[in-house]
Amino acid sequence: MPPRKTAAATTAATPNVSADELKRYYREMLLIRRFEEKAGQLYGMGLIGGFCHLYIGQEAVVVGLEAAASEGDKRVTSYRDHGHMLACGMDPKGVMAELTGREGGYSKGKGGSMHMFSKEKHFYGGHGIVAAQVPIGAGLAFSDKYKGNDRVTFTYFGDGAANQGQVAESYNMAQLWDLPVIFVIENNQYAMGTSVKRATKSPDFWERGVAYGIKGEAVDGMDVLAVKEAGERAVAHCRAGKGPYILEVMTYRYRGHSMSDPAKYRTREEVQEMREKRDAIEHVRQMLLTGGHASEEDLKRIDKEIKDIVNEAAEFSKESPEPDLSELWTDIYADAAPQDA
Ligand SMILES: Cc1ncc(C[n+]2csc(CCOP(=O)(O)OP(=O)(O)O)c2C)c(N)n1
Ligand SMILES: [Mg+2]
Repeated sequence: MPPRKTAAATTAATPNVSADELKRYYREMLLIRRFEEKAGQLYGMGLIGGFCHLYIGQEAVVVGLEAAASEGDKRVTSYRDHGHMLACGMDPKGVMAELTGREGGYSKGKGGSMHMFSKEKHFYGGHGIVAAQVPIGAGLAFSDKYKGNDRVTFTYFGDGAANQGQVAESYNMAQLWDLPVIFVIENNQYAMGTSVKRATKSPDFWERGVAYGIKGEAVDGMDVLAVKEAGERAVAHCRAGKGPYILEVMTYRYRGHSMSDPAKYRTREEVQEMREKRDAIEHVRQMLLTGGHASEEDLKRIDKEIKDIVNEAAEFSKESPEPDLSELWTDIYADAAPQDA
């Protein structure tokens, strides 16, 4: 099933970006893909334990939206979070070492795949409870509104999460208080093994905002430029003090829900068709080549650079030691409430 196109789903008609920007998006999407492939391998080798949800197929969503963000903007997401961390500039070594449970990881090896944070990059997790991050995102936006700055919070969640009650409550409060929050619904068509069609009779998730007076739109999430453009509209709306905005980004995940997924809920042909016809990275690759912005050689060079970064991260994640036993007793409670977050 290709991503559902609604009447309002936007695509980027005339790409308005420089060749350098396009190359940057290519690099960033490729970094996520190669990183996730490597994480899948390390998982298979038994070096990563516990839950591990890969982002392969959805790369254009977070890369497009990060291209619309500015320094100081915040982001919070679910357990499918490695791509979000890489896209906002977190160190691949620290992310991979967290996956392998090592000291050099972002949570000193004590959090794992779903529990990483970076104050420096304004990344607020990594949440394993479906939709739990949505009211947190509204709260982060509340803090910015309270402080009177013009920051925006990107709050990512899935199509399954969109059916949760706390999402409706967050919409209501966010609109009531004009909070600068972008609710990003990453509609990858499935919640674990449940397709959207089996979960709801009102599948246009962004339209639910209408009930609260929240503006929104659906966008083609396999087109990084369309995502960026829609992201810019959403950011402008929030920064102008007009309250929240909903972006429903139509995307697709190629791999299983997590590393243990019998994949009985969709056919191999469906996945294959998306990979072959709608792949977001291939789309940008073709734009670069046909537009004469990059040669095959240039792209090979980028591929090699990315491969080296990912291999280095994997090496680091194997060499970094396991956390000391004494770490069991640290980072349990905050010493003091942070004042400058
Ligand atoms: C409150 C809660 N219920 C159930 C689960 C188990 N669970 C984990 S992911 C998931 C599906 C969520 O799907 P979606 O929101 O579409 O996100 P996606 O995995 O597609 O990114 C479920 C039911 C959970 N983690 N938390
Ligand atoms: Mg989903």
